[in-house]
Amino acid sequence: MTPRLQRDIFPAATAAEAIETAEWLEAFEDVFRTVGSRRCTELVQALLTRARAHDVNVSSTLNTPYCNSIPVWSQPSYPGDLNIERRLTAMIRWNALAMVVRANRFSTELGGHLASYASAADLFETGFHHFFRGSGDGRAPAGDLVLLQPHSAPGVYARAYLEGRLTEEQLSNYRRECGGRGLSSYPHPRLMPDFWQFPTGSMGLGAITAVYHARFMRYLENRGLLPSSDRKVWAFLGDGEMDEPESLAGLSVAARENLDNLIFVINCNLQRLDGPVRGNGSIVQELERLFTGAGWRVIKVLWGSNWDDLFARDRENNIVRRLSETVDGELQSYAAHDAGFNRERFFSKYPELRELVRDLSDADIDHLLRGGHDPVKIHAAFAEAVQPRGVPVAILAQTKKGFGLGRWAEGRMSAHQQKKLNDEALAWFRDRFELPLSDDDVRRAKFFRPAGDSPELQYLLKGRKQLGGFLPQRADAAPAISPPPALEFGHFAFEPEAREYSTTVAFVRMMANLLRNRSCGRHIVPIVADEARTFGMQSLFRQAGIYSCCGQLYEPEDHDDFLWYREARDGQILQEGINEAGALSSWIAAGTSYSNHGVPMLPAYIFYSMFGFQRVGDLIWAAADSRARGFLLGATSGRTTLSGEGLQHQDGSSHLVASTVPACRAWDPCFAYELAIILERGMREMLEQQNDVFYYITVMNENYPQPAMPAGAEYGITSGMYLLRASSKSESIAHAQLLASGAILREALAAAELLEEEFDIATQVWSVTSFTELRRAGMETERWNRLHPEGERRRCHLEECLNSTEGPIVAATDYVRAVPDLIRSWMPRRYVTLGTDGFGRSDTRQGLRRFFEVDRASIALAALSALADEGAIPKSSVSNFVASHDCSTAEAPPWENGCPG
Ligand SMILES: Cc1ncc(C[n+]2csc(CCOP(=O)(O)OP(=O)(O)O)c2C)c(N)n1
Repeated sequence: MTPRLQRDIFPAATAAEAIETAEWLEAFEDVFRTVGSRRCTELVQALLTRARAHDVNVSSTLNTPYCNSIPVWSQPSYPGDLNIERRLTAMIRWNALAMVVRANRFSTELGGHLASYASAADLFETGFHHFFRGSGDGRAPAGDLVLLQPHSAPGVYARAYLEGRLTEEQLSNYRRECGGRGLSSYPHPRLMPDFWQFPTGSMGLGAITAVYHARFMRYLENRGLLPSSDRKVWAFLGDGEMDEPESLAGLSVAARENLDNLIFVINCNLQRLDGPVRGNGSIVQELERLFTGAGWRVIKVLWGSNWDDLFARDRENNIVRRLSETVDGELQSYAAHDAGFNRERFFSKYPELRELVRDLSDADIDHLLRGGHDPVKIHAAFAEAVQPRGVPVAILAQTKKGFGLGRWAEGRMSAHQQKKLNDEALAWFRDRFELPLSDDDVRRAKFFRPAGDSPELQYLLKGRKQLGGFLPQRADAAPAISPPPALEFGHFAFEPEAREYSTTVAFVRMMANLLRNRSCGRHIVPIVADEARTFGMQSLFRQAGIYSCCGQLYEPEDHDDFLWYREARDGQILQEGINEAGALSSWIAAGTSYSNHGVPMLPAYIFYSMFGFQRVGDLIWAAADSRARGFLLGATSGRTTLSGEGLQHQDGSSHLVASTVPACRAWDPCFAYELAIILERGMREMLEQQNDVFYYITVMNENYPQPAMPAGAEYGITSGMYLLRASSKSESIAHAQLLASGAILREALAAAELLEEEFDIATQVWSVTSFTELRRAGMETERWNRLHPEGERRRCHLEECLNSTEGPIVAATDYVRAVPDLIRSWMPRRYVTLGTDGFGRSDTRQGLRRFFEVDRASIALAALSALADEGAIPKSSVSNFVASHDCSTAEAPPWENGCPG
């Protein structure tokens, strides 16, 4: 029998055209029967080529009709007990709903969502009963990675409650986490580290990170770090969510890398928060075109089993014809209204269609299911999707938003915001899903859990056991790795060389050494977004190889060179192209490998620092939520250090943003030895102690002499500051303390010389490796002192360093003033900060440092001015300095808004 979907789908305008279409199709059928599909492909290709030559619009070839992709005749039989599963889903639906309703009875501040899970329940449950594989007996995680739609979290909690993994108390504390026994609003591994694996609450990030998790799984396999397997990455996404750029950003990567371990399930309830996703169009058809065009296999699950008979009887394809002219705004209304409305508005458009449903009662029409609510159809799609066919799969499942919530939310425009239901609505829901609840239970929104030995719970638990255990469940049992000491991988940084070099070069040399290290080398994942040559990393191409799922199919142009461009299946470097979001997603996949795969990996992603926190800040936040570990290297950093590149390239704020991410340890070293010590500490913290933190380190492209480390500086380097230059003066007219980090530290050293030589001011210079670490320690100490008023007063590291010094304190960095201002609270005396506020611009380093007033003269001037205010030096000395050093006296600061005057 000819599958329905391959028959004519475009209704002919005239009888003659209908005959013509029939003849063409008949001829095609004939070829198919006698010669086979190969010849059919050739013919269709030839037709397409000819059509394009004549500029005939053939774009619709990326679309199939608005029907299920899997014909009835090829559906597998359902492996489960549909009745028990229906009852279980009803209980889970109820508990999810009760959780939100109760939270909002407690306080309307708590919020929550009913309609999203109501639409997703059958999709999730079919997966939990039959597909999602757990990690087995707790050995290395070996299950599927399942990313779940965030606003459906109550349903996931409700299932875990039936499984006995969450208590009634926890459900009662949904969205009340401060007491310690609550449940987080959305999936947050940071807040529920034993439960959630993947943060998906920021729409779009689930999609892109899922792609790179699937890709990283292949990377680990190809590098021999993980056995080959058929594990899958499932990402459940909203159709509204697909409008996020990040949702679509990974599609071509997934197809290019043949990720047939990746399945997107898109819950097409046709609505988002405010209204329909594509009221005037069709989101399903649009997504089908997008995914098909990107090289994915698309499986549409649009109609439930009780439509099968209608489609089978509809020999003239009137349903398809009617659907092809129906926009989503109308489909939403059909979801929200009863059979009478549907009969009149949808089925009565054509007499043939009206005839088709003549024998259906109103109840029959009311019960016509959308595909995403029919476990049989969902199962068929999932079963097809898990077959490895060399390409990723997108399942477009049509559902109703607020399914089962009746006139209170089903298909209603305001469904997303519905959080409260009155007693009548709750009772209606109870009856709709035939729940064994008394009126009193309903009024109290009582959670329901059947007896432990009930067939339902037995079935549920047995199902999960067979599939390898519960999900979601986050593991944290990877082996620890001891990193080498800084003196080993960064030995050169401690032995001053004659030549000048930058901290970026230092990093690359250390990375090359680390990659060779026997204990941790294999676990390092260098990541670049098409800037390796910018950072002088091309030497690593040959040494470590660039990962490519298909090896290297060409002889590289530079194959004769010593450092040729080497791609390999077991390559170690992830070269992401100009794709910071992709690179960060890879970094997350690698940085959470310890948890997702039991294989600790240490990603080091190096990028233009301006294109990090600023460009992909939300992914960095998600990484922190994910408990990712690794290094982020903000290279060519600083507003005056990158010099020529200008406004969109020069970063003056990444350290400020970094200070707002609790799991981020941010560092701005100036010298190679500082970098080595920080890298060692980072590796120790992340690989050996296995703390869920990550390090952000800025490195510069400015070459300068790299001195030897002052004795005993390690502690200060890792605590945030240390004394770099003590004054040689035994007698002086005054004292000053200069604090600086990164590129500006050398300006502070020069300023100290100037102050001592020209003004006889004893000046000490402190290298601040991390303003944020100093602030963190300051805040902790301050809190402790507040809570222990009678105990011995503690001092933070900053106070330890500065309290016994003399003179005003001046701090300067290559970042906005707010960065050194982070530590103002703990300053013992007058504190003056300098920074690079304003827009970047192109010039020489010297020109820029003068312009932003962070050069040696500006730092010295700040110290002199503070000393004059204190009466330590005459004010005329300051005036003379301004004149003799040609300092700007413009009315408005030159960096404000526009151009210098
Ligand atoms: C980046 C981001 N923007 C906005 C939101 C707020 N938000 C949460 S859910 C939602 C609508 C989701 O619609 P859809 O993806 O279609 O999922 P549905 O709930 O309809 O299944 C919005 C706008 C968010 N969580 N993340």
